[in-house]
Parts: sequence; C-alpha cells; structure tokens
Amino acid sequence: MKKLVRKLSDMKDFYKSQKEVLKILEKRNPVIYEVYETRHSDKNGDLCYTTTIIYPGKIGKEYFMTKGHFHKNKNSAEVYFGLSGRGKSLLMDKKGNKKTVEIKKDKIVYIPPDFAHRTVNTGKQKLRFLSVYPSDAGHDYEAIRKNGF
Ligand code: PAN
Ligand code: ZN
Repeated sequence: MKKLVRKLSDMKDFYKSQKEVLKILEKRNPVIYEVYETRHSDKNGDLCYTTTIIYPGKIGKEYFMTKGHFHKNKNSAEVYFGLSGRGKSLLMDKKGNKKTVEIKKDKIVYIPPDFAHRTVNTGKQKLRFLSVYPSDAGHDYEAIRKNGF
C-alpha cells in the first residue's frame, strides 16, 4: 500500500482565494487529505483501490477537497463507496455538464467514463471513502488546476 499526503502547499492553485491560501500558509500548512492506494499492477483489466480521508476545514469559502481529475484513459469509470463523514462528489464532463452527488457512509457514487471528479468534505468529521478504478486509468490534473470546476 502507498500513502500519499496532500497538504495545502501541494494544491494551492486549486483553491479560488489565493489571498486566503497565502494567509494560512504564513502560519501553518494543514493536511487537506490522505490517500492510501493498493495497486497490484498497471495492466489493462486489473483494478486499483484506494481509501481517501479528507479532513474537515475551509480555505476561505471553500471546503477542504481533493484536487480533482479526469482519467487519462477516457474509457475508465470509477466507483466510490462512502465509509464515514459527509460530503459531495462533483462530476463534470468535457462539455462542462455538471452533477453534484452526496457521499456519506454506505452510499455508492458512480463516476461515468470521461467525467472529471472532485470530492469535498462539507461536514465536521473526516470524510472517508473507498474508490475502485481500472489500474490503467491514469490521472490528469491539469484541466482542473487551470479551469477548476
Ligand atoms: C481517487 C482519488 C483520490 C484523491 O482515488 O485519486 O480521492 O483525489 P485526487 O486524485 O483528485 O487528488 C480517484 O478518483 N482515483 O481515480
Ligand atoms: Zn478517479
């Protein structure tokens, strides 16, 4: 299993208020989320699964959230399964059509192929969810970093 920690300094561009980001970074560098990934191989047909933990909190008016990405391989769908906490998954296709889906304990969120996805912790507790996706899906963060949701 691989552990990834995303602190505010790792994702400053992803937040709207740069003023707020810099103000917080002057004093501290909070952990926004952690990802625990299990990958058996990168082969087509194999699956990857991860647990994401998003901490509660806000940067200005925006809640703590994941960076968000499209899958590089456009044919790759994904399933999220809520473990604890409360939040929203934001989905968006290449034409800009958007959908917001609630995520909480025991709730399944289906992410269709070629939909960007970001998850936001709107609650007071940690938001934890499991995700399952093709091992060769790949992650493309650039479009979201530049244009947001
Ligand atoms: C998830 C995400 C995870 C972190 O496993 O990768 O929640 O979000 P970011 O990758 O946007 O930082 C997933 O959607 N995998 O494909
Ligand atoms: Zn994904």
